[in-house]
Amino acid sequence: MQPLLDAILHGGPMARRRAMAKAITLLESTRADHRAQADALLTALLPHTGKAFRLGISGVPGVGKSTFIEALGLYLIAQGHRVAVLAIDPSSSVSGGSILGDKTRMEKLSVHEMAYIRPSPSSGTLGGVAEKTREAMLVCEAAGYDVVIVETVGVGQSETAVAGMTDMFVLLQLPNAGDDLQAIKKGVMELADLVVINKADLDPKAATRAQAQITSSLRLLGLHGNPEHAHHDDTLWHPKVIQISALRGQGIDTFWAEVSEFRRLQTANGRLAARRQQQALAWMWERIDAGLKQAFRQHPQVRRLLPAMEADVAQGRVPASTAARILLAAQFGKAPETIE
Ligand SMILES: Nc1nc2c(ncn2[C@@H]2O[C@H](COP(=O)(O)OP(=O)(O)OP(=O)(O)O)[C@@H](O)[C@H]2O)c(=O)[nH]1
Ligand SMILES: [Mg+2]
Repeated sequence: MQPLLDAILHGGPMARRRAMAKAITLLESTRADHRAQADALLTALLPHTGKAFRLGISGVPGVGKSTFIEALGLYLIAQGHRVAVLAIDPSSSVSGGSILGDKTRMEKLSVHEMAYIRPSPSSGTLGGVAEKTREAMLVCEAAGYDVVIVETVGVGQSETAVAGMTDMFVLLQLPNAGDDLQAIKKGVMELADLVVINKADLDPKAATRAQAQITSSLRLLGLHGNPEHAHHDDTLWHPKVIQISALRGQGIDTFWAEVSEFRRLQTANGRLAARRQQQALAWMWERIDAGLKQAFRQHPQVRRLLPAMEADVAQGRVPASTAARILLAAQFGKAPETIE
């Protein structure tokens, strides 16, 4: 374990990247002995994490995420940053993982020694995939990557998962997005700290229209959703909309200026730290919930009772709350009436 740790923390570019890949593979393993090693490794790495800026990026297939991340990554490397790119793609066990094919779209970034690109873990549930990605993020940070990008295509609840593990959540949109604001997935707009209209080169007029429309809908969301936004307050960040062309590399500097301003404000007003604390606690509870549920389903007594109980509840023979109490009591070996 020590050599792996040393290579991640102090290795040269090649050794470091190899050690990172090895560590992340260990984290993704489902073997119990691997999990014990992975937990020890993460705990040892933890003091070296937290210094990176964590950037979440989402947008529908084809909006230009890979093209954008390639342009942004190279721009940041030119400024002396080290860039890691991770992905959450809950469907990747089926599709084989789009970011792999993406390496061809991130042609220069993927081979750059100051970059590290890792496809989405391909295991089952979104919660499980998100957990692995959070842990991989810590490995990248300990290895000295100071910008960590987490991308998702936004299947199911994956935007929420990405927003829940990053400092800033960016939503990429097409120039025609403003024409049908209803089509933008409900709830996702609320998560966005910054909306980026890509492919502005294709239709500059539409992009400008979309920028105005989304700006006003964000303002409305702010007024209704967050009372603080009702008053203009210079110490708070107000979600913005910008236009870029990832393909032509236009607007990348503007984008990074907005990110830097966001980071400055959120650091000064304490929200960056507060967001991370909330995220860490929410992650712990999310994993406890998932772990308890799994243990519950595997309990022999529960397994014996469950099929009949489910049928009884579905058919209206037993109240759902009574069934839950009976099953919980079975797991804890108690009488049902002692369960709250
Ligand atoms: N004209 C124009 N085309 C772009 C721009 N950005 C990306 N594209 C093109 O749009 C297509 C899709 O881009 P990708 O970067 O692969 O999009 P993606 O969001 O990563 O797509 P998935 O990985 O499938 O989710 C490619 O053909 C790009 O060349 C842009 O700013 N302008
Ligand atoms: Mg892509």
